[in-house]
Amino acid sequence: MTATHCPYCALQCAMTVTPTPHGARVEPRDFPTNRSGLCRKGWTSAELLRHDERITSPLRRIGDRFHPVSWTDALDDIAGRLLSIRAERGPDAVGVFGGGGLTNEKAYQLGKFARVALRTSRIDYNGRFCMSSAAAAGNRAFGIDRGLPFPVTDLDDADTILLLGSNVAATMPPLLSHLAAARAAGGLIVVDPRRSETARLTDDGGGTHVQPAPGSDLIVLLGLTHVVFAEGLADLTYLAARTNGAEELRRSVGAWWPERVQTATGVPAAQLRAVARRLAQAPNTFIITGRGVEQHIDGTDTTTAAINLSLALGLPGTHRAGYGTLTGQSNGQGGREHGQKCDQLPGYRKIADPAARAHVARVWGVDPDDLPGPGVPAMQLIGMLGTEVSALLVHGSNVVVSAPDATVATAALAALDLLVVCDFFLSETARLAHYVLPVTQWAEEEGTMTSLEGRVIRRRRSLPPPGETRSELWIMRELALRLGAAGTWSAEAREVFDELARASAGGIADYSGLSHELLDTGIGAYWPYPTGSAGTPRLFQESFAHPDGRALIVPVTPGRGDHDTTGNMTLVTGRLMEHYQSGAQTRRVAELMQARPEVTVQLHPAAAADLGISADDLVDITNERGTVRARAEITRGIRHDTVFLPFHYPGTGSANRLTEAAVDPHSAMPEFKRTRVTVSRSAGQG
Ligand SMILES: Nc1nc2c(c(=O)[nH]1)N[C@H]1C(S)=C(S)[C@@H](COP(=O)(O)OP(=O)(O)OC[C@H]3O[C@@H](n4cnc5c(=O)[nH]c(N)nc54)[C@H](O)[C@@H]3O)O[C@H]1N2
Ligand SMILES: Nc1nc2c(c(=O)[nH]1)N[C@H]1C(S)=C(S)[C@@H](COP(=O)(O)OP(=O)(O)OC[C@H]3O[C@@H](n4cnc5c(=O)[nH]c(N)nc54)[C@H](O)[C@@H]3O)O[C@H]1N2
Ligand code: SF4
Ligand SMILES: [Mo]
Repeated sequence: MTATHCPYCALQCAMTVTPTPHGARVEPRDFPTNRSGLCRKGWTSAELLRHDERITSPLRRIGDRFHPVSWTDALDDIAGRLLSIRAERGPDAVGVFGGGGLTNEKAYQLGKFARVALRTSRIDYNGRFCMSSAAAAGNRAFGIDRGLPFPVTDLDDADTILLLGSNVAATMPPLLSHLAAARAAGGLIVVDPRRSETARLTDDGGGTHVQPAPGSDLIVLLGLTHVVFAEGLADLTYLAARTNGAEELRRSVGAWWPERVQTATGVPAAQLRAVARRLAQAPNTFIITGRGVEQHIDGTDTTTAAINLSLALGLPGTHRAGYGTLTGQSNGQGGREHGQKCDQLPGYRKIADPAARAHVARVWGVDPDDLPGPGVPAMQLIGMLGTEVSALLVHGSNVVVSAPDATVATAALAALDLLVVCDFFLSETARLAHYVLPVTQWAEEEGTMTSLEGRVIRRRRSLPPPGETRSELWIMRELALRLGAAGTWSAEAREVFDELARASAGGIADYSGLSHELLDTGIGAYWPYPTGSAGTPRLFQESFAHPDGRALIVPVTPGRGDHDTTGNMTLVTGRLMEHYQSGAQTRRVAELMQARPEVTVQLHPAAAADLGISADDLVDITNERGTVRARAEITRGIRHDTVFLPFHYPGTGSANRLTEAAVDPHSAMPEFKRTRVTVSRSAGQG
């Protein structure tokens, strides 16, 4: 029996894994975050370890068919083709796409592999689709980006929690135990255009459901901040002592009186006033954002508006109060600290910073002048596939299903001279690859993850990998050697972690005092954890991370208010409890598939009646980018002008056939949440 953590989301629920004759069995383990809870995905996670669709040898595609090949042949051929592409077209003709599900060791090694072995600047990852707007806003305001700057258990004492665009009841069910006190105090305030599972927790005195038009949260937040200043509820002492920009903020919200906000968002003025008063008057208030407010073309500014409200109320860095964002992927936090981002080096350093380059180059044993400069963010990288970029290595993402405007992204992937995908299954993206390399799963590898609360924890190996499966650390080492890379390349997670710790020393995300040995002795440790420290469960207690120690308030204004008005409905996308992300994993778990076998579209009864749609009818959701066919689920839990699709399904069920590739100017986060569509009953059904 091995103590480890769930493979899926950033809550990183603790579990034990026990090998069985045909695989393994998991059991929940008591831990501060999950308190012995697991969601259905966690309970069934071991099913994929010995799944019969698992890839267990390297595969080479010829035409439509995959053929098993030896590791030596696969790696020799891949390295040879990478070298010839580099010789012909330069190092930037090779791209790398990483993932927030990789361990810290793999994410770190992938960034190093791109810069040192491939010598390309063109690396980015799926965290761009996930945490980039929250990261940009956090860096701008606080000078640091750690999703929750406090332990999850701090929420236990909260009497008021404003949860914006997050459906934790479906996306992190065990986290609900930390919302219980706020609910009991009638202070759970959920902002969501849908009556989501989480919004329903506000019923029966639990709190308030605020239901704005999709994409109008920035205005709601300006309205709340307006009330806070107008009614003398702002914490002026805190603002003066700990922030810059308070006066500009006060002026910038001056014109957003509640009645005007009501017209723009649909949120009643009286409700806005009541929410603002509650936030200001409760002793323990937290403001938390999720993807519903972040995954928009103005996601950075909307998140900034939430942070500004929290600063006006004097919450961040004070006892038992604060602002945070809920990181999504298993290692969504660590994955954004150690060099997978196009402008980053390990320790959350900037690749354009000469001192950062010198430090990391020394650890890597290379000349700083040989390191490439900043690359381009994910959507720009995808836009270059088949033209400026001829080869791509994918580690931990199923872009065909999860990227916006997926039809265009799929065509770009198909236009590559060389696509190499590391995965456990033939995901929709792997099916396009020239080579698919089988890699170890969570319970077969050692490493570390950094959870949503900034706690670095150990992932441990419980059973051997099947067949010819190899770890990505080994694959990177083998390729680096064949590419003639400088430096040393370990395939041992422990050694890679020690190198990561040295590379991160002195950086924002400093892991230098951590090691596998140290992490093995306790229940993890919060970064920053410089050598000789005891870690940092709570940030901002004395100061923020800007040089003057103050938080920076950047006033924001609504941008693209008059959005595209084509079509008859607004489409909102998101998640179901039973499936994870592109579904590459959970669509292979029988119990989860049985529960959610096919894509359904949520539609209000009034809209359904107008359109002549009945429950379980097939519905076409269309715009200029494509069409999705889904089964109608008629529910009062959604606005009459809005429909909801989960993005977990491929093919004609893929919501991302409809989303647009437009991105936020600060974070390069795509607009995933809001798209105009035309909804109609599919032709040809009985
Ligand atoms: N079951 C499950 N759990 C997961 C995942 C999964 O795929 N499945 N993925 C993990 C990952 S990577 C992530 S990032 C997290 C995401 O976790 P969440 O952020 O909770 O997930 P979403 O469903 O994407 O969005 C949350 C809510 O935002 C609402 N929303 C949409 N548009 C708007 C808007 O304009 N304004 C507001 N206020 N709300 C809006 C949606 O209706 C939805 O209920 O979940 C993690 N956990
Ligand atoms: N419309 C819409 N689209 C969205 C979103 C949305 O809300 N709406 N949310 C976005 C968000 S927040 C996210 S995080 C992305 C996620 O979307 P993806 O990046 O596609 O994430 P996954 O489906 O988790 O894909 C991970 C793939 O890597 C494999 N894998 C898992 N672990 C490892 C590993 O350690 N190594 C390797 N090599 N492979 C591994 C899995 O089998 C799977 O095929 O989707 C985004 N897309
Ligand atoms: S909430 Fe997240 S970490 Fe916990 S069991 Fe479910 S998927 Fe796993
Ligand atoms: Mo995510």
